Amino acid sequence: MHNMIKKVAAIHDLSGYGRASLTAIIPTLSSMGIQVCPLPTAILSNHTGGFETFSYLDLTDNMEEYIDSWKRIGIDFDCIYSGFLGSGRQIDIVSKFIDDFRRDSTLVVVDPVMADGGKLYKSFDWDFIPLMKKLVSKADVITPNFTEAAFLLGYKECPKKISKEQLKDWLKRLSELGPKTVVITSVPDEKNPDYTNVVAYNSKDDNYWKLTCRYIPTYYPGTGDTFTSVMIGCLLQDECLPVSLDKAMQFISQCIKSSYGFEYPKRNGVLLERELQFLRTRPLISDYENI
Ligand code: PXL
Repeated sequence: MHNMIKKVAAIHDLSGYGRASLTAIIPTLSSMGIQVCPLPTAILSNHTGGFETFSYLDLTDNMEEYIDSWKRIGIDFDCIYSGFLGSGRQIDIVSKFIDDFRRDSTLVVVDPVMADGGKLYKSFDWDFIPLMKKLVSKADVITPNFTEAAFLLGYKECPKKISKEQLKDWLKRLSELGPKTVVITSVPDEKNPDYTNVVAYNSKDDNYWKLTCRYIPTYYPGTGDTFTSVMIGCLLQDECLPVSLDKAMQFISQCIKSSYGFEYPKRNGVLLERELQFLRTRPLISDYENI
């Protein structure tokens, strides 16, 4: 009975405004019928992507006591999902959390949030990358964007273009860091700049996947969090990897298309609340290919 609803331990910050991190993850996974148990790393008044000011309460000192209470209660998680982490100490705490709470069937997903558009985010420096690599080595699935994938592989710059062969090599090398499944988002299309790709590799069956959609030249913070949440929701409902990625990609495209026509600051995020209803259904599968 207690297993009827799957549970995700979501290790992210809580940003009170702007639909990123927990305020995107909780509604997304809840709409898919999954219980989110947040382990907040920090509380911000709003996310940092495009607002001039924000308040920041670091919760690192509180996390161990919080986790100890969860241990005493004896909570069993179906998935552990970490994202934006602020320090090496938080990486160590999350790493220990994975060791303590992982069971054979637990899905461990690490989204190595650090960079985008060829650049590290403001609050990160290069010393953070080896620390994130250590956490990545514990994951079953990682979901870097194209820039994060390049930085995890040791490149200091992110190429503008990449061939299919190079991309397959990147996926394989990232999986050799530890995760069985590697998903890279926002990959520029080799042939057509009007398209963007999500690519993935599953080392268990040695399959490479590619999904393509139209590139919309805009940026809304938080869409990576929503993408990974939809993927997790699908995997926990026993969808296969490419169909999970297809649903996540379709959902994000839908959110961007329904927001893009309105004139409002992009920093407020996509109009998620209008679209959550579509997560309750299984959409027609659009397309994916084995590469
Ligand atoms: O969604 C990524 C994210 C998470 N947390 C904070 C952020 C951002 C992106 O801007 O600022 C605090």
